[in-house]
Amino acid sequence: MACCGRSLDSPCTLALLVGFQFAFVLYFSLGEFDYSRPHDVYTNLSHLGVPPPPPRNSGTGPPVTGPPLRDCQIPSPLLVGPVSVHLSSPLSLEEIRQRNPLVLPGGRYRPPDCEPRHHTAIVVPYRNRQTHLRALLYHLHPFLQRQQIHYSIYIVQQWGNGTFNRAKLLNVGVREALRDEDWGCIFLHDVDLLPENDHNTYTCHKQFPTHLSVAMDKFRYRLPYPQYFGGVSAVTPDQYMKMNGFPNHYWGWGGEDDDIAARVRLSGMKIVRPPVAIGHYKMIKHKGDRGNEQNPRRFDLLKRTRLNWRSDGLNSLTYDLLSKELEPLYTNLTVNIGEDPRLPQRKIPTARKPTPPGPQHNTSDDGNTAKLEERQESKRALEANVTMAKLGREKTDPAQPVALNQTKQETGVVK
Ligand code: BGN
Repeated sequence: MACCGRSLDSPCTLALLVGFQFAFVLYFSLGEFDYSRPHDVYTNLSHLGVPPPPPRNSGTGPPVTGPPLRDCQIPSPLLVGPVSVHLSSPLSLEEIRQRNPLVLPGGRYRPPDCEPRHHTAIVVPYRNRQTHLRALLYHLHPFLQRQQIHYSIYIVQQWGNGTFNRAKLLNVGVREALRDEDWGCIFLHDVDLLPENDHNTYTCHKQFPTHLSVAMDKFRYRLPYPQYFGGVSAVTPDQYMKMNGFPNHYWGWGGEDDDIAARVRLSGMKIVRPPVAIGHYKMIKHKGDRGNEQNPRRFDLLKRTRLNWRSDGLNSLTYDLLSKELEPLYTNLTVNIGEDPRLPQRKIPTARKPTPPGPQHNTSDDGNTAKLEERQESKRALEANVTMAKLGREKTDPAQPVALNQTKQETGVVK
């Protein structure tokens, strides 16, 4: 830099400026995003198309249908990239509804002015997380509408106070969603994860299951371990069937997502992922849930996935759907999935009484507890990394000696 004088218009300074500009353009053309200047998540929502006017009808004869809509553009011209995420004090459900006037009962949306190329059901396992639910709905509705896809949000609420079972709730959600519509893609979505970049499209890869939440803030924006499949992932109905759905026997926290990842591999598929620069998510911090304590059996269960996956899953799923309600922003499924058979049995509901996602049960943020939880979470992920490596080695067949690295290489596969 010795050649550069202090004057702004010296040739050397100009050369430097041009150089910086070039580096900047290169940086963005390589698919990087500036997360330090996110857009409001409601940006461009007023640009959502209005449907073409209905054709005139003479009054006699059958009703006239208008010309077919043009296909929606890919990528959607409404995308903005990084969006800001509001983690605390979300609006009320009514306020969120008002901000999303095109969303129909059941949390359904279809672009009014073009034919969507993707049809996605978003399934969210749920219990007692009202604040998280509102944050998710506030964020996800405008995010998805900008992607110009046809979608619906299903909240699958576990009835009662028994131990939580995320994977079984996901099985129920997939089955119930497919009863409604021929969805081409099903998202398995944690209630406390908010996507930060709308280029992370909520669509499926044709051949392989997708893991979307590859860069979560709580894992410092990288995968906690190569086979991680938790948080947000997606399957087509065919892929789901091929892997016999998800396990039904994981009661409590942990391991079910690793089991699902193992099923993907055991059924001859692999996991694909968006680039890390796109798959950014923020997690809403919270205390541990009562009824979702760590599952001490998860290590043993995981050792048996290879033996059990064909008999435990979609083909052995039993549950009782207590209610299905089309709320303004989501479809609310309340379901009795039974109880962990190792626990003493409780009274099972007889009347089909709907329980709306009720008031939050003391899940308000408490800074210290949240920090402690976060530390424990990182510790668990570290342990899982080691355990998964061991299990991976046990399960790996000689033809595929590097199952762990395999997933790593797949990171960055764009759909
Ligand atoms: C791992 C859990 C996952 C969880 C991630 C991230 C297990 C099984 C151990 C072999 N896996 O520790 O379920 O999603 O952490 O929190 O506990």
